[in-house]
Amino acid sequence: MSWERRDSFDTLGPKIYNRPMKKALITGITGQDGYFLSKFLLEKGYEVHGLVRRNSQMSYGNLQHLDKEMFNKIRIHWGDVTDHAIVSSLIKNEQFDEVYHLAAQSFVGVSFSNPHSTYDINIGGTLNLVNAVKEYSPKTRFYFAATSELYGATETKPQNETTPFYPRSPYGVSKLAGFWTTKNYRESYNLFMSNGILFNHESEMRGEEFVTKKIVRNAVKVVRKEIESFEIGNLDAKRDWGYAGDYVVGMWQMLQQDKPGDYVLAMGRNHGIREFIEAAFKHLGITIAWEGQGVDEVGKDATTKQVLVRINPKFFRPAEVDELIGDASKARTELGWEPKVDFAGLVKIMVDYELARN
Ligand code: NAP
Ligand code: G4F
Repeated sequence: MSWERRDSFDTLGPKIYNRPMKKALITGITGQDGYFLSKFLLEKGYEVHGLVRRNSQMSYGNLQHLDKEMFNKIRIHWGDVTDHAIVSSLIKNEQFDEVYHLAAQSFVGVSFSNPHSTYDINIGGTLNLVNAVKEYSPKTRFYFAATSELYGATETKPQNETTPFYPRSPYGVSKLAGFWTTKNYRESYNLFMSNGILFNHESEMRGEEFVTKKIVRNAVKVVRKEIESFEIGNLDAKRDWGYAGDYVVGMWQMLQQDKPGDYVLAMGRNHGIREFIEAAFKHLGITIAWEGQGVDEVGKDATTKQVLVRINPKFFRPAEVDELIGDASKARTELGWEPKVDFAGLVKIMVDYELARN
């Protein structure tokens, strides 16, 4: 192991002297958060390893957007989190300082149509990881990607670490099992295992089926006259949206504490789907006017009266999470977590990226 002096990591963490270069594993490294977390850890001088499941294209997902030098530093291990043998040998052989377990079937909508694979990956995969840490590398610090979907239909507002859970989808239920598995291993075996209860966080790297990316991509296509309009599901839902680049900092901070714990990361403000649509189009110079009721509601260009947004019930979910709004006071106080990008900033980043893309 190499020893190097690093006088100051950055302004977020404590100054660390004469510490060895840390070694971290990120599962789900090809996803949105994997992109930001690997960049963040590499910039801190970590040795970053990623577990990547094979696909027919041998594609590295969002990692392809890292600059080449960074990308080449990442040590890729091919494997699926549901493969107990792969996970165990990786954890045993590498003795990571930190494991960030981000891999998941993360799309709520798909969890209704594919509940089995959602459970296999999100519950079975998590059990493989925590059990391997317990058996083969108990000094490893472990982060589990829990979610505000745990709160689901709760009536408490805003939601914090003491709010009762009420998941509303197979995804939410699977993550609840992951949350409790992580907490139970922590308490039973005295392991450093923390849950990050993260509210929605988005970015230019967001998967295309999630509502923010879908809106931004289609709004840009409308402006470019590639399409006339696009379809959306439930307009009434509200989410507490932040920027993924800010949220991965909180994940890392959770693993730098003296003790493990569970932390909410959220902006503390929520916005409706209509508001996101309005904001995206506003950034493109179009004002949206809403007309009609229920499934007949449409979003029109207020100037030209052209219909730009329609509702298609095929995007409705069997059970919906109507409103989420988080209270991240604990993370702000104990971790010193301070997100920098607000709602307007997030929309701007996403729209500008899409405009520059094609
Ligand atoms: P994402 O973009 O959907 O990424 C999911 C990652 O998991 C991808 O790298 C995916 O690989 C990988 N994966 C899926 N199944 C796997 C398997 N069986 N074996 C190995 N890898 C597998 O999700 P994200 O937005 O970055 O979120 C990261 C984590 O945080 C997820 O656990 C998510 O549930 C949770 N979370 C997200 C949010 C949010 O708002 N973004 C909020 C709360 C919690 P492929 O590239 O091969 O598909
Ligand atoms: O963007 P979404 O698909 O995200 P959702 O369901 O909130 O889940 C995301 O955030 C969770 C944290 O709370 C994560 F744990 C999870 O992994 C994921 O990252 O949908 C947001 C809202 C929903 O209420 C949905 O019904 O937007 C509504 N919506 C309306 N029309 C739509 C659409 N969602 C999608 N994906 N597509 C639509 O056309």
